[in-house]
Amino acid sequence: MSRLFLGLDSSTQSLSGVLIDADAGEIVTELSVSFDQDLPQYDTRNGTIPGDGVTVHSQPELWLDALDLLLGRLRDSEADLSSVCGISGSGQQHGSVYLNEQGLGRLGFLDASHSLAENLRNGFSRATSPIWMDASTSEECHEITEALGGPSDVARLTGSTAFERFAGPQIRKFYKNDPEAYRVTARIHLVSSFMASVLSGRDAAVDPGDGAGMNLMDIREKTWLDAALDATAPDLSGKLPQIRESSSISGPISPYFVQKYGFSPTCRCLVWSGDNPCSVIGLGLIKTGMTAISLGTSDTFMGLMTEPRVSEQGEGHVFGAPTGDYMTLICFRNGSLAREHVREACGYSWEAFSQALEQTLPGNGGGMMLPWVESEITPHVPTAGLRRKNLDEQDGPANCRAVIEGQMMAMKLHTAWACESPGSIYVTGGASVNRSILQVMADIFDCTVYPFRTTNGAALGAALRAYQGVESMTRGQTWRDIVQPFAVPDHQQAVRPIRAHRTIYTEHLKAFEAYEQEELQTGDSAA
Ligand code: XUL
Repeated sequence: MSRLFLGLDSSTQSLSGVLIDADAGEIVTELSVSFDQDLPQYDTRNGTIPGDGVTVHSQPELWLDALDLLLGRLRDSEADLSSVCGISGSGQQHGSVYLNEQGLGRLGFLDASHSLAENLRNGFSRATSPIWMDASTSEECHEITEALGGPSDVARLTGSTAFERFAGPQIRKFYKNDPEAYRVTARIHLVSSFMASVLSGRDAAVDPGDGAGMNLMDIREKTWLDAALDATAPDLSGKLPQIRESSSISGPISPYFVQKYGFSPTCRCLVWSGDNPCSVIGLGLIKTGMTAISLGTSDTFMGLMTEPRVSEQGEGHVFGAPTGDYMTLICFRNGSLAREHVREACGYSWEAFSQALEQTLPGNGGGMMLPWVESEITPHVPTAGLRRKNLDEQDGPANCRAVIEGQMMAMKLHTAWACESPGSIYVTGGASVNRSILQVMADIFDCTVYPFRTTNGAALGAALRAYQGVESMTRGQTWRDIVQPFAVPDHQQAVRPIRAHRTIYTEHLKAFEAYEQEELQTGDSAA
């Protein structure tokens, strides 16, 4: 009988599942549920509650309904869920879920004759969950930073300076705005540990990968940092889950899923992690020095490292990696949403967008764009607004090139502290299927870019983590043995840098850096 492992990815806009066959070394099925399209009753826009773009929340019940829907679809497909030996998952990072006593208590008694959302009705002390796109906690970041001795201390202690989207500042804001609701909160989970708790029907732990995205964890010890907890909100330690290594087993699957979807009662649930730590595994980044870029809702740059090292400018983060090492993560919020914004403004299909990239020249005749359609995380830009220089708004093809060049040049500039010049880049995420975009990436980074066959790197990484967690107990396989058959870059689809473009981009990058600096200093000159 095949040994199957399931990886789930609860991301901003969708829930995806990747089912792998460990013995055959292949992906059996990949399925996805889109929040906006498949669950229209929640009326989300790109998976979030419509709002002012600064406070950005989503509903935990939406994630629960998506889980029921996805597992129902898997059960109705050819997939044999009774052969699944282990499940793990990946959650959009930083989002937090607030359970009251009732919600926490219900986890152990999920009733299969109702939906998950019905089971947990009235179980939340905060009706909605702030997610990683939220930028509303600058004041709280400042307060936490002051209490911990300044930005470099916060970074040294927790792996990152205080960031608006991190769970700690979000918890502080909740405590300040609604102290009574904070008081009755029994447990504050991350999206990852919340979903893991539901699957295992018990309070699951946070792993050091996702825990590092809270400004609450001691990055070296991988334990809660008392000083950070005190700086955030009173009595916080009793409200947080445990921190456990990401290979830990949280428990057998809850009977709810056995009865409803046909899982075996012996199926084990592992601790979940964040989407970026999971992508590291899904992309086979198991050796230090390897780098990858994920082109998703946000674009992220990732690399593995042995010791936590932070940037002097306070850019980027250090998280725990599922291998037990560390990883760097540098997040650019204006990823696919900015690409789509420009494409739609031009009235182009994706095909026309690619053609526009093909028919325009590298360096774009000096035309540049800072694609800050939303406030930006890297570099820190609180005031949203797309900026253009030497660029006619009406020139569709030049705008398409400008958005992609702007994204890639920003990535090159702001990741140099972590990796000056990568030898190669593994690339994943929705936009990684677009070779015209990858050519710009290869030219600007001046290295070969390897796309992956699956664009579900995070869900695959979660499935591989499940496999590793369950198998390492009995078989002593290394990470290399585990990732090798699955996490293979597509060498045939490799995109190599074009020599002749090197000098053009060396110059263009300097001009771009100066332009970015100018705009960062003048602040709100949004076009
Ligand atoms: C990482 C970050 C995003 C989310 C999106 O710090 O904020 O990549 O994890 O899923």
